[in-house]
Amino acid sequence: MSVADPFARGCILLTGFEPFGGEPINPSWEVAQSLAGEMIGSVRIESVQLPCVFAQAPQALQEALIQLSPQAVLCLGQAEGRSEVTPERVAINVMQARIPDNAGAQPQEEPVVSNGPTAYFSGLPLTRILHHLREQTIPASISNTAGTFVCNQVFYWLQHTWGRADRRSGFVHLPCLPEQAARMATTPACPSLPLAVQVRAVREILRVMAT
Ligand code: PCA
Repeated sequence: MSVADPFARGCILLTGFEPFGGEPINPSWEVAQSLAGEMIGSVRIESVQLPCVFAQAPQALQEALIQLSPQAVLCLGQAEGRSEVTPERVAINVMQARIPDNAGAQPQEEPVVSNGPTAYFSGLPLTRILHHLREQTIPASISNTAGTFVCNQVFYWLQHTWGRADRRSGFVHLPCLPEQAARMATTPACPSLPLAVQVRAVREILRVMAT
């Protein structure tokens, strides 16, 4: 009798955010949607959209974790102004919003979790991911700040509630898409990466996470 594959019925949870800040699209959700249902080895990618709302995002993540019982979790977000795919190193216990979230909330110096630890490190093999992406000629670097907006909140919440030494979980910020940069029409232009490159980058990150 053959031994059952322990991951045969497992999944990887991949989250992206709804658009925010007046943008009609968010690369993180475009990428998550593009990869939905793909297999990484024998593990299926389950994509879930999170609201860009402080009062709702952690709960939406929590519901997905309970419903899907994933093997691993990767959360994605948009970081306008960045030119590379940036795995985040650390989530910090503060919410300080430069702009209102999609429900109009703009917390200032509030903790993500009252009395929680100051910070959590990523549960991803960051250096391995970085080298792998660069080998695939994908522009990438490790970021040492996920900001203090909803992305950092979700990343902190993920590590606080689900992160464990033997689990792979973390956050990756993505540049804008070329159509966003064109629409913004700033001088100099907002850096961007085509969707196909971003999708390839996240697929490769998930492959590294699965090994
Ligand atoms: N980026 C924002 C929140 C949602 C998103 O995609 C951030 O960096 O916090």
